[in-house]
Amino acid sequence: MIVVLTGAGISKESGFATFRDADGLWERERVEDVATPEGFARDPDKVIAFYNRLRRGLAAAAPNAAHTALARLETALPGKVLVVTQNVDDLHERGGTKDLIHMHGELLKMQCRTCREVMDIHADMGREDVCPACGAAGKLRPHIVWFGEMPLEMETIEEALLGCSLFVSIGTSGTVYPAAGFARLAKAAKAVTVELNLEPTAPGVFAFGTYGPAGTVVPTWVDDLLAGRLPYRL
Ligand code: BV8
Repeated sequence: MIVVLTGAGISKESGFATFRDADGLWERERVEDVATPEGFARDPDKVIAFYNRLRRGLAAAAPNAAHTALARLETALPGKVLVVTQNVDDLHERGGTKDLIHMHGELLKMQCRTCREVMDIHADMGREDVCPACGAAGKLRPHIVWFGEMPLEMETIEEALLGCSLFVSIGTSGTVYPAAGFARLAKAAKAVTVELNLEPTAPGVFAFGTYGPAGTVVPTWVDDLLAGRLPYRL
């Protein structure tokens, strides 16, 4: 089993800003204001507008060669590849990945705080919108895991990490927990750990690393892995 963890860096070449790079999202908005339940309670219109803007940006973005390379890996190894993404964009899906977990939620989904239903959303959300499932008004929120909230499908993820033979971290700064702890969990479970990123983030944690833009590094890595040209086997 191969577990692939991805972060904002894999979507950078698709035109999606990362969070902590110099031109990142957190340079423009305070995390406390737009990515916490407290921020949403304080100013729901500001948070809804932030995610409406990100969601609108999705249409202009396209999956890049890193997304499509991961889909090629999954096609070549049916049932053996799980992608766990911290990203809330839909570029992995549009790139062809099927076995995918969005641990921090999804821009194209919303949830109702009354009935807890999670529903698709493709247009802007409005503060007073009515829940299509239960009819409650003004109770919808983005289906995004904010700081202080529990990431999604953690049991499935942890089970996959404990049972994987290869763990690959792509385009993430390893800043946000619990995702930032996955490499250590996989390493403790005797998996080979690989980092494919712009720059090293956790010296001593990853057994192997290749550094450069994901759109170049990931397709080459997938080709090398499938051709048996890497110093580790599946
Ligand atoms: C929780 C949604 C507990 C918003 C996000 C210790 C243990 C556990 C928790 C904590 C802990 N210490 C602190 C915490 C709390 C907190 C945390 O980790 N804080 C950090 C800042 C210290 N964690 C939480 O709150 C999490 N919840 O722990 O709940 C709990 C327990 C019980 C019951 C209830 C609760 C929730 C975290 C989720 C927060 N939500 N996103 C949104 O997306 O709008 S996090 C946000 O950061 C995004 O999801 C993003 O994906 C994620 C990580 O960022 P990256 O993806 O890594 O992006 P970044 O910009 O940082 O880095 C980009 C990388 O790409 C860089 O390395 C760069 O070099 C590289 N790159 C750039 N260009 C390219 C490239 N690589 C390749 N190619 C390129 N072209």
